[in-house]
Amino acid sequence: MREGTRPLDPPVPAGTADLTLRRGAARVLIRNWAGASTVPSRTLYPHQWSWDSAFVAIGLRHLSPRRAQRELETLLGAQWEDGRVPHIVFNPAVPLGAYFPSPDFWRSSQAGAAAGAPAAPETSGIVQPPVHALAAWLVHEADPAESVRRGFLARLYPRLAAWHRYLTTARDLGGAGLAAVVHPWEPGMDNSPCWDGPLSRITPADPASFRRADLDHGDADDRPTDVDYGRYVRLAADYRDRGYADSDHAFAVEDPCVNALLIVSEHALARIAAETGADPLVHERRAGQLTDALVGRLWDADAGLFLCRDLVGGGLVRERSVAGLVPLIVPGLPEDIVRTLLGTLDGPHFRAADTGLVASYALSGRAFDRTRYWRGPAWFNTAWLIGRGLRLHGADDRAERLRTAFLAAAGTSGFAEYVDPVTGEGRGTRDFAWTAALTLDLLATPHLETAR
Ligand code: 2M8
Repeated sequence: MREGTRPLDPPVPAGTADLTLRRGAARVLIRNWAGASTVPSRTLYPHQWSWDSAFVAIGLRHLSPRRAQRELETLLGAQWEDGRVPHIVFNPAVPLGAYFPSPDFWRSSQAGAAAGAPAAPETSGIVQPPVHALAAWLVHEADPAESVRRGFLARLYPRLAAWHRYLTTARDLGGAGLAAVVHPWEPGMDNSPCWDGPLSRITPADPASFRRADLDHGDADDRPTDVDYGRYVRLAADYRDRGYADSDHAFAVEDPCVNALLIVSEHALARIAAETGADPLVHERRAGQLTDALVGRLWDADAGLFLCRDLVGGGLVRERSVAGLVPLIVPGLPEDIVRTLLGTLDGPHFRAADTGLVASYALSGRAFDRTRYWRGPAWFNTAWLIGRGLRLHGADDRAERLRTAFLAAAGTSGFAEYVDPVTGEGRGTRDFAWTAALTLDLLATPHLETAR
């Protein structure tokens, strides 16, 4: 081509759209970095959240393995002596009114003293799903030499092992080996219809006793109702007033997503143990026991997915939630269960082939709501988890379909917190950290990664 005759619109090189998306996702993570960890959102969630940080680390490892390590180290640095990893680690530089419940509500350093809460930083006293060992392993794999040089896994292993021990002992409230959650915020799916029954027994806290900060930034139609918020506050205040002791819980549920993540993380812990010279077998054995308990306690063949078990009211909660599909990520599930789960994903209740991402609650369900938070909207973290499960079980076409839908929705929505599963429209806050982080992960590890 002669000089001066270059076409005005040269063909777009393959991958340009991916590059733009990657750049946008990286920008979100850079902007949300708060010095030692990442905030889920600069406006709605201005502190460090537990399972958010695990997902963030999984994405950050593609930008900076060092920063991804730091993310997890900061979180686990706030671990309590009883092993619990708090669901929020508060940034003391953020004004108290920016988020509720704030540190002066949880009062961890005082109310949590008997349970071994640190003197600083202030934290919440409840937990979130244990994605951390999986994240730690994936972060290690991103740059094993740097990880070994910094002793990353060797330093994290005892903390991760204590975290899992807390869940499998203090939180084995049903006595069958599964970990129970004691607040609707613990499974991360705050206002899922699965909690309607168990929560209905809880008397809401006086609305005059607290002020919601979430409505300053979020649309009231998207967020939980005031009555539910009053119940969340009551449960958290009662737990605090009992010194965060794990007895006499008025809300106790075995959740399939939490336990599936515990199993996957227990497998990851086995790898971490082997890598650091500890015994991997105890973790493999526990993963096997948890898998048996998950299937024995929470599988429901008629519903076509796993259900929650209400330990206070008794019995399974007959609601179809995405939490019941996430166990697809568990290795070694019986074949018939995998087949049924795949059928449910694409069947009339979730219609994943039409929705792109997976709705958080069945479209056919009595409480389905396209816009309200965890009562219908489709989330990026659950899509990422289910995508791994699909690859694990060899359903590569469906995994690829989900990945394509994920990346398209992340880009068009501006890295939204979640999307309307009917229209695909972005909802909630934007520049949401785990949406950006998992976008980076799917861009970096596309077609051939085996989900282990
Ligand atoms: C949401 O939960 C917080 C309480 O923990 C809230 O609504 O204020 C949930 O989506 C949860 O899964 C998530 O970890 C958190 C921060 O992104 O926000």
